[in-house]
Amino acid sequence: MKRHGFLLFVCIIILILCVCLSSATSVESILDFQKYTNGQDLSSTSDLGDWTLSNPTGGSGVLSVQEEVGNRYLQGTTYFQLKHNTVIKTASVLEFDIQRTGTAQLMACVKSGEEIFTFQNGLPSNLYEKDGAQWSHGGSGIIFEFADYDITMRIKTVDDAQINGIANKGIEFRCSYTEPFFNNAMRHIKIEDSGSTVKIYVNGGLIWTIELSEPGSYSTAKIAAQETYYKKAVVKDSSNNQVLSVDNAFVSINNTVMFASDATGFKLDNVSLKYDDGKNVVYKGSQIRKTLTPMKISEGNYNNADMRQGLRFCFDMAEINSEIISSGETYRVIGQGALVILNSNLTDESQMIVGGTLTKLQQQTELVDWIVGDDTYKSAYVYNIPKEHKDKSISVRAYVKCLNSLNETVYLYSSIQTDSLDSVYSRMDSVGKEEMSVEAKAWWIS
Ligand SMILES: [Ca+2]
Repeated sequence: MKRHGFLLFVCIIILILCVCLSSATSVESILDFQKYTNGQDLSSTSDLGDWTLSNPTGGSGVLSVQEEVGNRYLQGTTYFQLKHNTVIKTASVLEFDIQRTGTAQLMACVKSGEEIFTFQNGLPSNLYEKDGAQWSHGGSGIIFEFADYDITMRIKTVDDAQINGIANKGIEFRCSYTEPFFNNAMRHIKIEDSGSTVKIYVNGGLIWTIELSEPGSYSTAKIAAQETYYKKAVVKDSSNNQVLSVDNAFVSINNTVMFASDATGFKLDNVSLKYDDGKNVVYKGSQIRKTLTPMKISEGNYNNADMRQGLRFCFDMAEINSEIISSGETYRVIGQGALVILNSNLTDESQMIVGGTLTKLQQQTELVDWIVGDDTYKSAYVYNIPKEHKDKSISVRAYVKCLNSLNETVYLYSSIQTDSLDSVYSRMDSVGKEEMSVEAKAWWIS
């Protein structure tokens, strides 16, 4: 029945196709420092790929490349901030080797938003935030601090009593070692971010799993940037025991990655950040009908007095049986589908997933081909929309169902797209509108 209804669909292409059509890949931002010269000062170079190195205090100090037996790494003795320029909105894996050679703070920050603060000497900073005389690391996000005998995790929280509305340190939790662990040698850190779950490994051993939920905005006017933040964080140790629960967490749903130190000595090398380029499932535009169709009452029985429009969302998707890479992992695609919901029912975007808890979520496991030249796109569809609902926003995300190397099922999703008949119609040019039937045009005018 649905397929029959959709075959009546004559569509108008209203969005120009992107030129960036390509197969699914992932991005890897690497800093291994090998291409720089021994002793080179990196504090003034702009040649760091997708990373930006800055000194947010304006103080003196050195950020230079050092070489030991052919390996080059970044060595610092000053305040610094190393920020990944691209905001990551998909799963990611961050890896690096780090050693603390001084006595002050050295840290990495993940799932930070794009808040910017004025720090010392009027300089802008993403990772140093000042509340009067007190200052701390991070606007939003999770901070991992590498000290001599321990690693400390700080989940940033909201605190209206502070000048910027952010708690100075947030909630701290610590894992201790019996030796000056991070001062004794370079240590390998891996931080996996699935979107709502963050795992940190030190030298291959899992330290913490941080489960994030309850995304939303904070209504306080003090928060510098009104982004979407996970408000609840539950932390589990390596034995999966819950060790912490935070209810006013300030952790971005997106992921800006940063490193920083407070005038301490450190070494940093082999920084690798892998994430989806988002091309496994890419939204390509929405379409509406050229002509209306009558409301179907039963098989072969239509109400011609109730003429309806339709809306579909088109995606470029990895093909079934193809191998794709996502965040550095290889997957085999075994299915394609889409999730559809009235936007007013989308109360928790993190649950717009297969098996999610949204009660009005509709799953479409058969997508309709949309062929343009040699390219085949896939469409999720909402048809038989009555005129009184032409302004209703509908949210859709497409997915590919995959198997990983362990034969486990994994879903990779597009971003959530929201559109309405009215918004598609308003974006159409005059040529597109001329191609519509008189009655279809009259739908909007009358
Ligand atoms: Ca190196």
